Amino acid sequence: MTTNADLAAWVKSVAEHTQAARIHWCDGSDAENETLVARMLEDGSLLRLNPQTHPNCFLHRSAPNDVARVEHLTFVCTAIQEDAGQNNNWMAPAEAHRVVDDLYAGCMRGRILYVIPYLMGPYGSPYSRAGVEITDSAYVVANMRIMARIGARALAHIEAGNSFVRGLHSVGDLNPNRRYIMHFPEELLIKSIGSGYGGNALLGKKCHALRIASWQARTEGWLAEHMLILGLEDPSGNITYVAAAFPSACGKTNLAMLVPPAALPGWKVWTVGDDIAWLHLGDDGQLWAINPEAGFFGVAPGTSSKTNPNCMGMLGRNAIYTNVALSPDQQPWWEGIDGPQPAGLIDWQGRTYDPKLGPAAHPNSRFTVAANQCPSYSIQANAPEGVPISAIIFGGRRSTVAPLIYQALDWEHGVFAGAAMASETTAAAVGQVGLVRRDPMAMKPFCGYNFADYWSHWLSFGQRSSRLPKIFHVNWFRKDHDGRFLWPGYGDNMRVLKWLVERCQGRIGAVRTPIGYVPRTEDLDVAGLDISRVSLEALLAIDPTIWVREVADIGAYFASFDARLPSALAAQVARIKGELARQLAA
Ligand code: SAT
Ligand code: MN
Repeated sequence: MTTNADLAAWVKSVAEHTQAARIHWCDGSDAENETLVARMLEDGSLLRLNPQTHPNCFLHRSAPNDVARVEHLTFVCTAIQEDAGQNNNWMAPAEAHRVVDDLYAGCMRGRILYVIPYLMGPYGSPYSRAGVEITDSAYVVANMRIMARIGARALAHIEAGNSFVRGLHSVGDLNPNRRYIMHFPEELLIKSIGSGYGGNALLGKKCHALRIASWQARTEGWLAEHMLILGLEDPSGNITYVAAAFPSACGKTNLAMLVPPAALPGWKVWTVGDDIAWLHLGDDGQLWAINPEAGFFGVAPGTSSKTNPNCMGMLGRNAIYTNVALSPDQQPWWEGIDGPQPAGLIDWQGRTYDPKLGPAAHPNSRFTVAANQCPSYSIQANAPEGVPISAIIFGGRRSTVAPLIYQALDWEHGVFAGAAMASETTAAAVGQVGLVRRDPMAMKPFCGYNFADYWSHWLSFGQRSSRLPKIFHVNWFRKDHDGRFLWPGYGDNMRVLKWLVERCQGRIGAVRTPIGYVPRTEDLDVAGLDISRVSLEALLAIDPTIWVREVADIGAYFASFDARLPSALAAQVARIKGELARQLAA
């Protein structure tokens, strides 16, 4: 129950409309969690994993048609369509309400309605924001309990008079034809129905902390971004904080928890967050970042002690696994995990594993685990003021075109580099995998308003401070002519980050090219790494002929935003075109 009359009235009206059997206000306690887990073990929505090897760990199998975010069913419902922009699906608010409210009618008959008050961001931070999710899924409650700060303190924050985002979720009948993820930024409201999976259902994450928050951030002068946050400690003990934007399933979690190679002694990575950053300009002119989340909802396949040892170190206890495979001795299993594939696997759909039926674990299978279990968790992760960001990294998955790393010439050019990002699609969203699409700032699925206005907002920071982070662009995924990755990635990405830190400190060289500052081969520390000079040169190469085409493509994409496109971005296109033309003519 609550003393907040608006909240009480909303819960009551939802309970009536959905005809929920009863209402449960979540306090986030261990006892409550145990009751929920017991209920889910009984109804089969959770399976207990091997308590010897994986104490307090559980497996959930979602409906096979409900395994990823559904971008084509995700809508931003603003009064004026242009405010949502061509980057979002749009529906008029009245119509959107009508469509989903019809589906909510009676949808919780015989079921429990859970009310989850939650806080995004550290307790006591002026930057933290509250929300309340109503859901009929105990699995959602158990995940939200790990991913956000739920319960009494969040409710107290709301009852103290702070605004909150309302999120209504029901699994409905899990029919994709009756599945919608609707956002009403002007009402600080989310309505989701028909999916129980990840970002479709854990409404604090993408729906609140990115789509609604990006809208609020624009009106209030801050940024809500799809970025990991990490601290890079150098051998002298200095920590440089970095925020990095990559599309879903492009290695944000691995980068956030990176273990540097032995050849770079004294370097250490501290994890603040792996998916979302809220960035505010401090009185000192620096950009300060908090991680609104309290846990990780990471992609399981490919995670191993080689690719992410810190992650493996936290997955053995108190974790919920979704759509991974199961070994005969009840341990979670996925493609790319350590060790040989055990015989007698059960696949993510509960069938005896048969390679003809596809992979054992779903490619978008996930683990949910509390951030404070991470061995590299930063002691600053809960600092109310956040951490000061010295560098922003944009990155995509590109087999060609983009070099391993470059540094933008200035803030304006950096915003261009982010806006021009492109990446090959992954299994994190429903649809074809491996297509190159423009994914500005890795926010294509998450920006809650018109991208042109979003870029203007980013550019406006250039007028507000002269102490903004330096901006970089990386690409770990470049391939040679035979389709092999040129760069080893994972821990060796520290070598690239070392160059970045030294650029921030003004201690290392680069060459200026039309697309930015690129390290010379001798600027990258490749000590102890088996890589040929030819590969290094290929990784750092900027082919002017290819870039002429790339910039033309970027220009055409920008042009589709018409008059709303900030002129500074068009000016960057023109500058780069001109410089490339002069280079080709020389
Ligand atoms: O399922 S989520 O949207 O939360 C994960 C992701 O796509 O990054
Ligand atoms: Mn993400």
